[in-house]
Amino acid sequence: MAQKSQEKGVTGPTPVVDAPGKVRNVVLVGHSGAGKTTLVESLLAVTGTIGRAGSVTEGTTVSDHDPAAVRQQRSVSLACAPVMHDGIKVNLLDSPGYADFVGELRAGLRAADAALFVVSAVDGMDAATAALWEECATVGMPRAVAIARLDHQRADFDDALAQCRQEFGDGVLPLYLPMLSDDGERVQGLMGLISQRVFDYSKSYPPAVKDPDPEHLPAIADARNELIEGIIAESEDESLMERYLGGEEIETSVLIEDLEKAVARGTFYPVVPVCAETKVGLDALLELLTSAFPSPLEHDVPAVSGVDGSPRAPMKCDPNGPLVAEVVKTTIDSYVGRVSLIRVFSGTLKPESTVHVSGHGMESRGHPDHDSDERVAHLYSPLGGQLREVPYVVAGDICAITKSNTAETGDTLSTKDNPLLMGPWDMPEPLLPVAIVAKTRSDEDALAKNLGRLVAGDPTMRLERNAETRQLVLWCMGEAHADVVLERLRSGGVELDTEPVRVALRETLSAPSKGHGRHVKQSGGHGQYAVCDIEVEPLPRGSGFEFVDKVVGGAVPHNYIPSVEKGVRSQMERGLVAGHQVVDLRVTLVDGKAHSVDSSDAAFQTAGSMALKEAAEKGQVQLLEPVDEVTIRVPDAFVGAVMSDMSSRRGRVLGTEPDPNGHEKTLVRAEVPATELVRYAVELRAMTSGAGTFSRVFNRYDPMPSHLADAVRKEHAAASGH
Ligand SMILES: Nc1nc2c(ncn2[C@@H]2O[C@H](COP(=O)(O)OP(=O)(O)OP(=O)(O)O)[C@@H](O)[C@H]2O)c(=O)[nH]1
Ligand SMILES: [Mg+2]
Repeated sequence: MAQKSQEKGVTGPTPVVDAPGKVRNVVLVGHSGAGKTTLVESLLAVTGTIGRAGSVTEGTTVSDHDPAAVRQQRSVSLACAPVMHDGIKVNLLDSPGYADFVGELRAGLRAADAALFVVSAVDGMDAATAALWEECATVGMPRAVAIARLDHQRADFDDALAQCRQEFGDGVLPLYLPMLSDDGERVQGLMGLISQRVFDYSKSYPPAVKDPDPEHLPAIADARNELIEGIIAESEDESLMERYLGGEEIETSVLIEDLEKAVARGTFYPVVPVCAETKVGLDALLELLTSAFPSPLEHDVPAVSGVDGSPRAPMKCDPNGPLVAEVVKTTIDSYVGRVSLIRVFSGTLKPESTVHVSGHGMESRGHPDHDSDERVAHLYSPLGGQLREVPYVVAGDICAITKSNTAETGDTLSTKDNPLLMGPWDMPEPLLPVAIVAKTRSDEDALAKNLGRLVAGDPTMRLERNAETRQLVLWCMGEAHADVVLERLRSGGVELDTEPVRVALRETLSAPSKGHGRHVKQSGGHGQYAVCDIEVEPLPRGSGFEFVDKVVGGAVPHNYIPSVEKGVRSQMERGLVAGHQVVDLRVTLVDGKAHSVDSSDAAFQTAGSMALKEAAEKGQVQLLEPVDEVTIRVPDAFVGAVMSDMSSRRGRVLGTEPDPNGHEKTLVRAEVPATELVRYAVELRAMTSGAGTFSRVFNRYDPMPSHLADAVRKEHAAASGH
């Protein structure tokens, strides 16, 4: 819950910096449970930002302040937690590791200039983390690795390091090695490979610095040589390698300088062993983040254009340049209202100023294009859910604003006189549908309001009001995301249920048929009279509906022919056997009868609809189901499992090919009935340990197998009381 005051527990002053060079934006990534949030908490505590570290299990951390995060015992959204170290403000962006919240991770990557991969020394890493490394490599994002949770009894640093080197490559090398306590039971310090000193955290933080014991020397020497070779190989000074190979000792200051440059360039990836619980390595990590990770000055500003799409010259991270900032995240707080997390790329954001807010290109997600000028009253530095007021925010820094009327995630902020637009970043497509119903009429009204807020805040959720199935469907990233979404909708006391997701089927006739419609009521008063005869033929898939008039001699008066068509069409909308829309028919009106007084438009509509129903009863109604074309992307090892699962879903594999964008990945293309895909987002993930992704597009309607069609008909009959 956002609070504008300094909360209990916050001890440090609110960090404010006046130059981009004093900022580091670091996103912490890695699989769920790796220890990111706990690490951030400890970094906040050791830098004096908070009084004492909270805990994930007690729900008292800065990052996991959302009630859903507390309940799920993991991060569900991106949290920003700045710390000061050596006059540098490090904006730690704690991302959720769980796959459902990949949208939050994407936002974190957009806001950051470098990524810290947190890998658990207990569990190692997962395929998604390895894939993320690849992705960072493609865009040249500087990276480092923290091997965490060293105090766990099953922690194995060497194993975790070996796995990192296998997945991330040989450029991953440790700067420190863990040092065990005398009894060999736990990690109590680090051995510095460059400094050749040991750091003992067992009694103090910062650690006591000592010379290594003789027994540590061989381990240090081996790892040190490898590290130095790694650094020198990446050095821009080519004479260094010659000097090194010639047996010369390279000065520590040169090594450190080259190391820092290579890290900032994204060509060398140092590893630091850390433990949030015992504080081992936290100072070393802060040192790395502030001195080796690049400042925003070294990161290209994403391309901008005018709001009309007109090209603009590339921008620089200059506090005196034109304002360009981006909304990376939107939270709807029940007290404060809309809270927008902003990364400033150029210029300086000031309070009490007017900014231009523009958002384009997200229409398909339910975010129409918008442009408006808005007043920014106050600027805040966020610390998890707390907001601390700041006097200005320079290019490169991250801040929050509140109560914007229009700003949504992905929107660009610029000045009123020079409105600009940044291209949207890659948002994942939500593929798990969840159908919801409000319990009562008053819940419905409150739900409508909450839905608007939810859509504004979460671009990875898509809202669908399906007129055909009459369902309100929330498309989510997975079950944990659905849980968060439902929790947010229920907040404020809205009661709602979920129900099985219905897939819109179609009905058609599989053979020609005939129908007679007779709507005659002439007992007293104004009567009703309409009779019509129709012939019905199936048309090829996708043809829709044709109506042909072959009435001769005015058997149905000219002005009532459209009435018959209208009646037929409305019956087609209502369905014939299972309540689904009827398609691909030609209906020919061949004959009929009218009465000079009692015939009417309404009567002929009724007769038309009755005629179609009779034709359906006499003929064979067939149910059609949507078939989607699906592209599944999986590591090669899962191709067999995915293909055999396809046959159990009545899917047809069209082909496989190596994924041009990922090593050892395969694309499987298949056609699958949509009814078999409702929970595929969850099931594919389970089948592939989280490494599989897919996309789907509607392809066509195909006849549903008769045993399934019969079940649908029976269900419809039972539901409509026949
Ligand atoms: N003893 C000990 N436990 C830790 C340490 N780091 C994390 N844990 C525990 O490990 C669990 C997962 O840690 P988190 O910090 O929530 O992991 P995370 O990487 O933020 O996970 P997600 O938010 O799901 O991505 C929690 O129960 C932590 O208390 C550590 O250094 N020592
Ligand atoms: Mg976390």
